[in-house]
Amino acid sequence: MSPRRTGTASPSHGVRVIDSHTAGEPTRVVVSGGPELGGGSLGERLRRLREGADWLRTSLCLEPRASEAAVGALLCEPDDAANDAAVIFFNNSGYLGMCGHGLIGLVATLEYMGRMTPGMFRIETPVGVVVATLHGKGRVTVANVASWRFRKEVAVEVEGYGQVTGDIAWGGNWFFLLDDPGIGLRKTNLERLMGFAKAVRRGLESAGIRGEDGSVIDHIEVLGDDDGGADARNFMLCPGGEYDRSPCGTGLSAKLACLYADGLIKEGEVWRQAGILGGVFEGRVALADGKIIPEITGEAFVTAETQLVFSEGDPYRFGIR
Ligand code: PYC
Repeated sequence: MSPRRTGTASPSHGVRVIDSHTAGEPTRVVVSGGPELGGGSLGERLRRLREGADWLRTSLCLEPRASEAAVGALLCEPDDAANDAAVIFFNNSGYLGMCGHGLIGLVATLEYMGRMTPGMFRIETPVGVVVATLHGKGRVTVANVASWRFRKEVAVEVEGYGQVTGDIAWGGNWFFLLDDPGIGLRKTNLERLMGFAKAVRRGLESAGIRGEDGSVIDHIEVLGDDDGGADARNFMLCPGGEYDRSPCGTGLSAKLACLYADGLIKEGEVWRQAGILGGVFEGRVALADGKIIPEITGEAFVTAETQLVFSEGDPYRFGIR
């Protein structure tokens, strides 16, 4: 598989994207016409994208072209020739370190385009290299970046709920994982779940509780039992204030790191976690040099091929910002 270079195009040249969803959560992969970011580390190219071509993110992820759930993926050349591709993920509020559902969507998209056949692929992300195994028909396993629990049972004051406790873990993004306070992890309770998770995030922010590297904990994972037979179900609040329709691959990675730290799962054992819509990802822990490498399996379906048009005079051609 060889990633095609993104173009030198300015927005007026248009951009081609392929849309997919992974357990209901959308991914839009830029397949041509994206900005030329030059060479260098993916971190450096991410900086150039953020500072010089943020129009791509806003055009792809904001209304009127997108829903708040859309995650964009810019496929790039790898920095290291030992890798097959590189990708930068973004959403309605900014840029993501890694994105599990997005990686599955990216690989399913490349399969749809005939640019990947079943096999293993090393893909650079801004937070490290992940290994994707394409099984075929959009089914993909992602061996994620090393994940770990940073702090256990952290108490936080949550407006309307009092003190709650949860764990802080890294799964390619920072997560605060806590139990459902009794709301019920059902789609019909989305508004209350959203209100609770947002209050948790405000509580973390006002108490100055952050990830190990000082980053904001921008994903809140509320966990409970699944009535569909999975080992757990989650509601996930994402950074831009939307909820993840899928079980969230990086969130499942953070959960696996906590389970392993508590001795509740062994290397190779399967943990099935459902998202709020009921879609399930399968997770396993593998160990490499003593580090936890979560393996997440799910499937994605391609839904559209689109040519973006940036009409002269359209005040919202780069999204409603
Ligand atoms: O699947 O890792 C994920 C993810 C992060 C944000 C939305 N989905």
